[in-house]
Amino acid sequence: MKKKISIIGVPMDLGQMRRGVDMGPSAIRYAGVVDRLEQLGYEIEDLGDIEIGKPDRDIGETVNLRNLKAVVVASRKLADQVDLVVQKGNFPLVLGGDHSIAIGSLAGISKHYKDLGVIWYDAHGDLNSSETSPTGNIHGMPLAVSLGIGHPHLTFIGGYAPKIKPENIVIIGARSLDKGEKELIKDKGIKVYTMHEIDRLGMTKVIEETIHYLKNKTDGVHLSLDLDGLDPADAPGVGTPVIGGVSYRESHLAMEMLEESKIITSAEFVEVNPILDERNKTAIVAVALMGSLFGEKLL
Ligand code: EXY
Ligand code: MN
Ligand code: MN
Ligand code: MN
Repeated sequence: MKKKISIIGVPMDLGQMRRGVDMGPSAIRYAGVVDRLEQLGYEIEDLGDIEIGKPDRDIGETVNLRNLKAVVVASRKLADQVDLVVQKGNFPLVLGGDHSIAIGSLAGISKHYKDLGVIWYDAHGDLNSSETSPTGNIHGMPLAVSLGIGHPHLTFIGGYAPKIKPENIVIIGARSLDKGEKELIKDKGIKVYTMHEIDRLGMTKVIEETIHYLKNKTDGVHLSLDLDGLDPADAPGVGTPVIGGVSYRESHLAMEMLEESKIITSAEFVEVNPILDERNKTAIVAVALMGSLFGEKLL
């Protein structure tokens, strides 16, 4: 029997500065996510949206960590929800919202796995901390936070740190990495397929290698898919677009191969910003990729 899918919306826009990404979950629902997955034979429960507070009024001790308090509160709520979904035996499908929500997703999921793998599909590394971040935006930090690097209010959500191990991470699609992020990647030996490797090897080989790399050493794999991993031509509705990205077709193939491998145990689709989009294209692309990830076939 197919696992039941629990959808959680996270209308978070406090991890960065461009308004509109809080409407991402609505845009993805409007693009038909529930029908699309039901047609594949899944039972879906839509748990609605996590409540997001207001921007922090004082910065207090939180230098270079914009809206730390509000992000921490929302991340705790998301972690608790995701935790319950995994406890029930359902597949958590989280809809963003900016990428800071991965802090809560991973805090809720990773306590159920001894060796959680993470596929980070993104133009960025999201490996900054307040010391290295050029912006202070927490959406540029969630992968570092999950490795236990950063402010303890973030790294200890759920009461423990770290959530994941560097050798269980694969980043795919990177083409905009800050100096501190590059140093961290080298220092921790994190596996990264930048656009250079994707161009040279092709997506088929990249995903085959990713599956091979993660399959035997992990007991579950979380897919964190930032729509800005795709080229802005295919996914224009994102806050931090970077040219030269992965195409829709390559991404669709990646999702199909991950589905065939059966390694994915949870997923999130983030950074959909309908205000910056063209006729909801990015949300439609996100839903199409979810279709492929859950087994949609042409014939
Ligand atoms: N590296 C830049 C920063 O830390 O501000 C940009 C981060 C963008 C993060 C996006 C969501 O992936
Ligand atoms: Mn990201
Ligand atoms: Mn990104
Ligand atoms: Mn195909």
